[in-house]
Amino acid sequence: MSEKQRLVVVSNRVGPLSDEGKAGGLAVGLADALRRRGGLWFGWSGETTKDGTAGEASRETVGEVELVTIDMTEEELAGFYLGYANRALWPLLHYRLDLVHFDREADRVYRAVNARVAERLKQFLRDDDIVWVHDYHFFYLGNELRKQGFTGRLGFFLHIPFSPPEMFAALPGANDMVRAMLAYDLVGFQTATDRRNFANYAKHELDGQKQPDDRIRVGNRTITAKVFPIGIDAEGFAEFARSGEAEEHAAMLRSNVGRSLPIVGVDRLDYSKGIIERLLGFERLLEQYPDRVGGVQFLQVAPLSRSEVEEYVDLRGEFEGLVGRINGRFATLDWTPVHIMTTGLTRRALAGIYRAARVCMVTPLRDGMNLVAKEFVAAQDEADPGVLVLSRFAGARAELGEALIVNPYATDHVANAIERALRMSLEERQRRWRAMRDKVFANTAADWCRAFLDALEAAEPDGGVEALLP
Ligand code: ADQ
Repeated sequence: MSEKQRLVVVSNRVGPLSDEGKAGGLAVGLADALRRRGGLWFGWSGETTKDGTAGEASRETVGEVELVTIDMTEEELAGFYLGYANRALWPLLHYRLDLVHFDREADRVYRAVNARVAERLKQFLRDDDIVWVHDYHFFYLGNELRKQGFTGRLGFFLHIPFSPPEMFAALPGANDMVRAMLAYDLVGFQTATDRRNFANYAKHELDGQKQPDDRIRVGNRTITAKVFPIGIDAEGFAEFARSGEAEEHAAMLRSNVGRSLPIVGVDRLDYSKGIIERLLGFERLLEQYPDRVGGVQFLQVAPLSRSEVEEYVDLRGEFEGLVGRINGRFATLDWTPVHIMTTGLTRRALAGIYRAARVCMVTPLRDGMNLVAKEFVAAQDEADPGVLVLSRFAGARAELGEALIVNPYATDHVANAIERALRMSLEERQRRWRAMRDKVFANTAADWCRAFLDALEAAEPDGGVEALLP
């Protein structure tokens, strides 16, 4: 694949392209690759209009990159995004069958939007474009593009986990979805577990065969399924942590906690992140280690997310209730154990908070990767690094084994890990941190992007490019 071939990226939301201190790892990595090759980034505008996906596309050119967005109607948004992506696929792929809502109408709209997006995108495609589709919003998109006659290279990356076959099989239309995924030439996952779950589904439910070199064969179609753990712009983030704005926020946090040691958590308010379990662990710490009462403060940064979805409204109630309970139980006149913030922060401010933290709690019940863990590592100061407490169920666990690894469901275990982190000697903190830093800097967002695109080039799909799912 020559550097001249144009890269086309498809994701639910596009940009930002320029890093004004707002872009996350994904946007930074992709923007970098798009700038290098020149390219097109296609997605939803974030607007709902009467015509929706049928309406006019907006086009904006920034340097070598063209951003193209389309709107959705209220019905499309409700079915595709809120109903199917967020209430069926998100919980299903995060191992939460108890929270799943399968709705026939939402399923229909999800497939229709995938078909519609393919149709709109096709108008902008050249035959030799390389198309890279992102995430669980677009499982059917590759198949639809093939139906539209696109013959170029097609890659797909899943940012979130892939659940075990026995669980995934609960999705009505699960076979359709996996067959549609076989239209991609390369399918990328965050971890070996996710890849294995997908491969086992293809094997057991579709009579697939595992082949050498990360290849999977189903019928006469062979594709590549491979692991690409996502990284962050480590250098950029470390620089944010040294900025004046970061310093200011670090100082604010320190003066707010006074003589206490700051413990932080940073997550969208989402049930997959294990925020409730983490608070229970913190509460247990205060029970088990009474010396810590008055000596630690827990700050949870939790921007509200998907507030239109019932499960998220329930979670917010539970979260606020639990924080109230812990504070009511342990607070003194001059000390409050838990502090919460639901507002957004700039990347620099966030980096400052990580830097000032003595402990960072990343305890998802299930997470594709979790970039907060890597950002926390990148933000530390070698002279006095904080300790990462990391869930065994985060994708990041595969790389960051020097963190204190916990089972987030085991409340005592979490409490003991916090205590151990608070007591850890400077020498041990530095030793663990250096090992993690080396890994975070050795696999950045740009490396991830390059690895995926190289593999897409090298993938030798077999069985034609015709759509597999009618
Ligand atoms: P997310 O579920 O969004 O991503 P995560 O990887 O932790 O989870 O990324 C969250 C990002 O939001 C981080 O970059 C964090 O700094 C930022 N953020 C959080 N709170 C913020 C605040 N208050 N203000 C500003 N920024 C804030 C999905 C998957 C993950 C996977 C990523 C990338 O669920 O598992 O790691 O995609 O593939």
